[in-house]
Amino acid sequence: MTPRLLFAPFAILLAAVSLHAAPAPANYDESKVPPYTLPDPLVCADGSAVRDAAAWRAKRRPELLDLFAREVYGRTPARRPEKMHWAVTSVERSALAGKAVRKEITIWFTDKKDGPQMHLLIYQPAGAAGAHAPWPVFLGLNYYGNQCVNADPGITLSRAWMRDSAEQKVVANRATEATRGTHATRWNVETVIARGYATATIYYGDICPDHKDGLPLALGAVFGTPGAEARAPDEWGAIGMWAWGLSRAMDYMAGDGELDSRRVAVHGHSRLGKTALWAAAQDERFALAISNDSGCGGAALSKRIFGETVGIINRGFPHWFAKNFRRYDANESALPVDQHELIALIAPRSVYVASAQADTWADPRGEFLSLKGAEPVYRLFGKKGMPAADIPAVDQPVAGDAIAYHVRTGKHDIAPYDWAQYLDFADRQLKR
Ligand code: GTR
Repeated sequence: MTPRLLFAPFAILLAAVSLHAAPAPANYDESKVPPYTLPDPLVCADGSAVRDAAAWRAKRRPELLDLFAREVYGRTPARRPEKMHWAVTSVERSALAGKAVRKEITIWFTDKKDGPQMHLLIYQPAGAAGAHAPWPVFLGLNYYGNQCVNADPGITLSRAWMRDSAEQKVVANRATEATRGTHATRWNVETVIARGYATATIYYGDICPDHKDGLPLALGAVFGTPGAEARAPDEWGAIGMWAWGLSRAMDYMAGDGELDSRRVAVHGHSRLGKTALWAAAQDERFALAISNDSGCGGAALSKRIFGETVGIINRGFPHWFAKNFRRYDANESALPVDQHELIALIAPRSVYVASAQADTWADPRGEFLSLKGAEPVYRLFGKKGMPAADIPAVDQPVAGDAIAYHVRTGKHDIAPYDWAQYLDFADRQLKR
């Protein structure tokens, strides 16, 4: 046998291994998007058609929720930990130059005060003796600790682990004083308060540290979640845990007489936009969901091969989704659901999806098409959908009676332009 022949099988094996290891690079060419078929949200697994809102609620909605839990995000535990409890740890009635009330709440996941816990920061308008309370609320997770949302020196500095970032002044995986207000433009606290809303946030790492070994830590330690690889195929991942945290913040807010838990907009950017959608799909107490540049595994269709794909995201972030989701790496056509059905799970409640023109990785068109795909479900509830058949021009928001979309000029980020649209939409959807 010649050496060449001897090595041939190894070469094939190596090629196969590397094929498996490296997902195909992202496609950015519209003409190269392979044809795809979306599952019909109004056809049940047994082939029967959904003709009205009652059948949607009784049969198809639970079926889809179960599919997303099993195949995409992993299952959310049915019960919250028995010993979970909270306390208001600080209240400042004259924060932000007297314009706001600032509250901090610690939510402990167990009875151990030094055990897993998350910190909820709330600003609400100072208002004239609470004349307009209870306030509608914007609730979202933040990336670098509560102190990143505003330079207010009164915000308790996060002590949790966080991803290192020279730009964000995170040193040795910990927040420094210099992290105060680094994401202020992403939160626009003063503007949101001035418009008559409360704004509430939690550092997402309090719930699950965002790294591949983070799942058994923090909340995972309470539920006994194994590592990303050791999990059962349908066990939850980080996105499921972060969404769980949003629902627990809602639990607190429902008991705070100054906040109106029936008028809460849950919002998020990028991976936290994926999280906001999954939270709103599961928890019907959220009245409005806002997805800012959430992309793959968020608002963007998975079966439309453009930008980030299922294979790319599972490889980059093995802890975000259920292990089952990996079955669809380079195999999206086999997915029993697609993301338009995640949006549909929010119906008839309001949803706003926003993209950025330069953020092709998140596939703006795929995000728009996903909203369009949800419209038949909204129609069951008498909602009209969006007055646009195709993706609108940049900076031209389209808003229907429950669904809205825009693609903004610029990059992957949350810009004041995005907030201006969210506030206008919320004024129409949430204000009495
Ligand atoms: C990227 C990821 C996107 C998005 C983004 C983010 O690396 O591929 O899906 O989630 O991170 O969250 O900033």
